[in-house]
Amino acid sequence: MEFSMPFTTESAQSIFSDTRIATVVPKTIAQFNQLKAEDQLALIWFAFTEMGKTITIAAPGAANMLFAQNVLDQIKQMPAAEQTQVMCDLANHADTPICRTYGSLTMNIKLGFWNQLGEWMEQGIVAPIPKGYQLSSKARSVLKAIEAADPGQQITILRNIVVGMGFDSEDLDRPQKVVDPVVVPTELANRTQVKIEGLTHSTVLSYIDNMNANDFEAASNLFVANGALQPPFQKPIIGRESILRYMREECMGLKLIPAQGVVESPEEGYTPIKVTGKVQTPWFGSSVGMNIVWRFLLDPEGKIFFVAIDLLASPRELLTLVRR
Ligand code: ECH
Repeated sequence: MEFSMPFTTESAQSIFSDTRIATVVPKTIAQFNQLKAEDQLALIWFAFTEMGKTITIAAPGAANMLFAQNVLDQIKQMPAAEQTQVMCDLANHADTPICRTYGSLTMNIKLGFWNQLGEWMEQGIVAPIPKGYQLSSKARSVLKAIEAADPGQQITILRNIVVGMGFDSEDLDRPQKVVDPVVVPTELANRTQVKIEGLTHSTVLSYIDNMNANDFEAASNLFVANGALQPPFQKPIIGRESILRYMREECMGLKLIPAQGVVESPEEGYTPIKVTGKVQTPWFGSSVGMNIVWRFLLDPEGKIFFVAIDLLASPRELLTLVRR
């Protein structure tokens, strides 16, 4: 008999393809990207201060911010007009030394960088958005779209905008991405064991428990060597090594709260499993629960061949587990 793989990473992406995801996120970001830099910065400022009323943001530890400290100090010393120029450059993806450094930072440090600038803008240390700044009508409609989205979608839009800023050089000699320090996983004795309604599959349960314990070695070892993890609105990350690197960089302190699951009958030994629930980011803690779905495809040995994480269009989608 000839050996054949029933699935590729690409074909695995379409399991449970009737799941409705939050298309408001890429749509709003595409509209945002059409705006001029001044409008972009003012819009985020308005959106952020608006959200600030209901959300308490926890900045990452000072140690992690060291990578951005030089640039932050540099900006602090500049005259106001230059500060504004730097912020516009970042929004415009200009090719400047500061935009290149910013481009090399990890997601959480980019967020911490802007969080710091935001505080300094409030304190008058960094040039604020001019008093009475009038958004263009296009910018006003983007702001309305953000305000209409649910909190999990709002913070996803803001994060993805921040992550996309700066200049990501494609040079071969570009400095390696700065890596966050490796975190110590939660001690075994202090770990929790998740329960998911309708699901007893040990791989999925271990995945959740290891992620919640920041045990990324163990979590990534649940994947087959060429397995893939696809974060919301991104291409799949392929290979156990790359998945481990990604987890160390982006998954520290996440709280995964799955609620319900469904297992479909295997296709040539490959089992599709859909789990819905919530995830919390350390940035906002329990004040923002993002409604998400995990679409797993396990191989015949029960290893993870593929998992996609998607942001759901609405809380209603949490309940639509079976194929329609
Ligand atoms: C100011 C004005 C000038 C311009 C700018 C400003 C500052 C903006 C700031 C924004 C800060 C935004 C933040 C957003 C944080 C968002 C976090 C999110 C996290 C989502 C995580 C998920 C995880 C899912 C996963 C699961 C897995 O099983 C596998 C891994 C993974 C105002 C100065 C710019 C400061 C802090 C959206 C969904 C469950 C895929 C990771």
